[in-house]
Amino acid sequence: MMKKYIRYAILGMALILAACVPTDAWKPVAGGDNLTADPSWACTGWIGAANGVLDIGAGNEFRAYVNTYGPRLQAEGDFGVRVTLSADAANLAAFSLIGKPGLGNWWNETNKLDVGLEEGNVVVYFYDGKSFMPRVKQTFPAEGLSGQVTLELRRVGDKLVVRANGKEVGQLDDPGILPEGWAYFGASVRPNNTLHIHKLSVVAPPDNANVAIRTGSESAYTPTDPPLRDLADARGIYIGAAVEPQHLRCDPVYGEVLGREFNILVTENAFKFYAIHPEAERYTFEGADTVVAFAEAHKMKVRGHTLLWHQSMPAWIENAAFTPEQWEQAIHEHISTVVGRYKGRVAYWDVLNEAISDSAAGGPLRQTNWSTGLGPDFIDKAFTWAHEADPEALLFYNDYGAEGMGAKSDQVYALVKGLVERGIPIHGVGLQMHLTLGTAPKPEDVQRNIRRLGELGLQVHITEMDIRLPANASDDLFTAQANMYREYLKVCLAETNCTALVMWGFTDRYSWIPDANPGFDHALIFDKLYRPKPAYFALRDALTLPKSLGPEDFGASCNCKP
Ligand code: 9MR
Repeated sequence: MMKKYIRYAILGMALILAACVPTDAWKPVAGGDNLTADPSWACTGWIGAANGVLDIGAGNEFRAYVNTYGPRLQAEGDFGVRVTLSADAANLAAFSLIGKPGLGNWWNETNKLDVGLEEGNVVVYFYDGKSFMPRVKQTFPAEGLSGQVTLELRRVGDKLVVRANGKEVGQLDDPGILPEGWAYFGASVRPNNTLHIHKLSVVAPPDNANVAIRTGSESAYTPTDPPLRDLADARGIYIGAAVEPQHLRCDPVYGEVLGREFNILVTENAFKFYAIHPEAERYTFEGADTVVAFAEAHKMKVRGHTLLWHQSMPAWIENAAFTPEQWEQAIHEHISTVVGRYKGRVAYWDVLNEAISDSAAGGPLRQTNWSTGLGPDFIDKAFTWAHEADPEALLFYNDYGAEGMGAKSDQVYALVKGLVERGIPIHGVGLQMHLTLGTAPKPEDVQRNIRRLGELGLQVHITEMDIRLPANASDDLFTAQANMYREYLKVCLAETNCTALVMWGFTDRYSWIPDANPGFDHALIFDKLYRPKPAYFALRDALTLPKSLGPEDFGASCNCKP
């Protein structure tokens, strides 16, 4: 009898214990329980976010989305990502962890893990950045999964454990999914499918405190006083940066630094033909409107870049087989519509970008179907149409590799001199200044070039300045870069017709350089966390130094040397 009571008592205690010990002790980490609620998912406009559910549609192309503005996973040791998802179709719909964002083509240098549903299975793909083919592909049959499924990826030691609706479905070796200890979240969705993410959490076992959420717009920005724009105002010069509307919408620190530091901005891409006029009958002004409204709210001037360029054209222009009359009609309408819409709001236009050919054999001007279509006087026409649409706007010709003295800058000089002599409304020349430390023009040559353009009655803007460094640059290269920024600004300050220095961005976080020039980086004056670099302080120096005086300031009789 007694034995029986003891047995019941033991059984009872065991049941009580079982009820108290959690079946799954992995819990969401601080701030990691509901990551779908982060506003970054919706801010680019590509992802629907209603009632806490993210809708990531692929349209008719494979979509590999990386939320670079959003929260990031940071982890040492064991961690898990728990995602409740559903999909509209049976082809791949996966959440992604991107341990290293890609450059150029989506797979280049991308370290990406996809975990999702495909044809009734749970699938895992791992890409290592060397090929568009996955390095690892695992398929785990998962019977009876339908509707909303909670998939969980756990890293346990050197294994990845995949669970579906709370049950393990398989394991694989960790191929190195967090090469730098952190990852962005994203999604991979095959064409004509939509992935719905109902919940996204980061979890950790109770004994691992090294799992955390880092915020997307992470920054180490602390304002410096006075900002560059105040110093520039005092010197009567504009200092500015190229801007992307999407960063304005998605990264609050970006707008804060931009508005505080600069008194002019240029649109990096939003005014380009493909961006603003993608189809013959359709204009898309949203991006340009965002940038112009930002400038107005912050009392900044705007450079509109660019009305005509042989790159970044929409297919309907690139492939058009128009008669000369149709070309004239199309280009005239484009220029009138774009300049007219921003009349009085865009102070400066790059009417024509990079029209001088780099090939000696090709003659001084590039041949494009639209330059041929419009005829030899297409440049005169473009400037005249822009002037008609906004007679107050100042109109520029903009080019690269023509900053100092040399064959190309002679060609630019000849081109704009011709325009001036024919009475075509041109007011300035843009010197782009995409430089490397080794191939920069001599500051005194840039000064001579600016001066000769001034003698034609033209303003000069430095329009796209950046000085790229090797990605692994040492401190001395940052100093050399700073010295170059200082010298060119001094040159611009020394010539009265040089009225603006504009950089191609301001933070290395979003520069075009690493994408287009693999192995290079660090080209701008703020680093990726918005910390001012030596180049920033060099610009301050140039703006605060007294104007440097040359012999011509003292007349021939001056014996200036001590
Ligand atoms: O920085 C721009 C990059 O984001 C675009 O993909 C590219 C093509 O439109 O253009 C880049 O900007 C160029 C500018 O418009 C003209 N001068 C050279 C710039 C760098 O390529």
